[in-house]
Amino acid sequence: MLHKKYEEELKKYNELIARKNVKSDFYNGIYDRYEYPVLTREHIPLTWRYDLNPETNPYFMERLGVNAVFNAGAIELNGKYYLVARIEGNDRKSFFGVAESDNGVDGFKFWDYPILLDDTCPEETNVYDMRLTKHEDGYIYGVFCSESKDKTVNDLSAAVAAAGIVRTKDLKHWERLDNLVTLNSPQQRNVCLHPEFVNGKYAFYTRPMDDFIDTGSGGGIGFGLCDDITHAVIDEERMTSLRKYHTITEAKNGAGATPIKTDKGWIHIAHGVRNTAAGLRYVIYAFATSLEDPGKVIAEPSGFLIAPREWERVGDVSNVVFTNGAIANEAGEVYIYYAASDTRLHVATTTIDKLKDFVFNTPADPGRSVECVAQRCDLIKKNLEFLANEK
Ligand code: M1P
Repeated sequence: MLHKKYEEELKKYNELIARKNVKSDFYNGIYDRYEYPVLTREHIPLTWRYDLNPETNPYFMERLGVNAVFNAGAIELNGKYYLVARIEGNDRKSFFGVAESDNGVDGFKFWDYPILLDDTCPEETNVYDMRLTKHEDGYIYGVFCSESKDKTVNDLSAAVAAAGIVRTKDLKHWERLDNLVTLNSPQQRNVCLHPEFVNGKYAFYTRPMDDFIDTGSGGGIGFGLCDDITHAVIDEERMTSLRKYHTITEAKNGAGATPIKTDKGWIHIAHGVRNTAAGLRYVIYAFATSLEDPGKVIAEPSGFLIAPREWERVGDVSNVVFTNGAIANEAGEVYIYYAASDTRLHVATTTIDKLKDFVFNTPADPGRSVECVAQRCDLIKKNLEFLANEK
């Protein structure tokens, strides 16, 4: 017999999945925000959390709770929208689950089981933040952070981050490949595979780091090529989008969604981090790289694209927005999946045309207050002249 509480909780779950999302009244002309997150811990099926048998669970207790659902890779297949979300159990271990929706803004429902990766790395403790790339070689690749304990130092919290790689054709059967090796960078996180071959090779956006938290000498988002994706080794990384003093990327940055191809260049939606008295603040920014050389930045608008607002600012790691997935569909609509404060996942919608306009026509950061004011005065002057002529 089913527990009465199960039926009550199932009703709540079904209502949550059926809830329609609506655009919020937020406006900046670049993208729309939505009232409700697309994934939260409440979206996790009851079968993943409870033992439904009243004989072994008479109080209908959560046995394997889920703490948060956030940073998701995203892909469109046959007209459906799929997210491979980071799911963090109450035990702090993250894992991946596929959630599916018909329209990309609501109705996301997890498949019956999370993804059980091949256990090929005995030292690996934690996995998270998968970027999905539909590669021209015919596979869908997932590149994620593979975290292990750093046994070389006498520090319980010390860890090492590397890039794990899996591939699939259907999001159901996943083949684990060797972790990425970068010969000149001791650690890697936020690695993303470019969708096309570059000079006949696989191309990765990397994020070299000296340490698990601090990027140290790592100057920003890197770019490197490798011959064999099944044993990926990058000999040399060069820099694309740089960390810069007194900007949104001063402390760190990292590749986000797989770049979107447009007629003017590859559009990247990444994250930037600055330090504050209240801790690190993560925002999302955009830049473009050249079609001929996807490692070369050709436009980088000033400031952020998305920053945490209102209740997005609060969560397990507050004042964070982070993205590792976006979908550009055939109609030119773009769905940017961004997590708020390492707790829940939201969507912002825009179009390729609007993103191109934002990236190529928003002025770059001139770097100093006096020059930023001059830039703003120039805009105001043009506007006042325009308004005067309109009268
Ligand atoms: O806690 C914020 C984010 O921190 C990390 O990003 P980065 O490597 O740039 O510091 C990631 O672990 C990410 O998962 C997390 O959202």
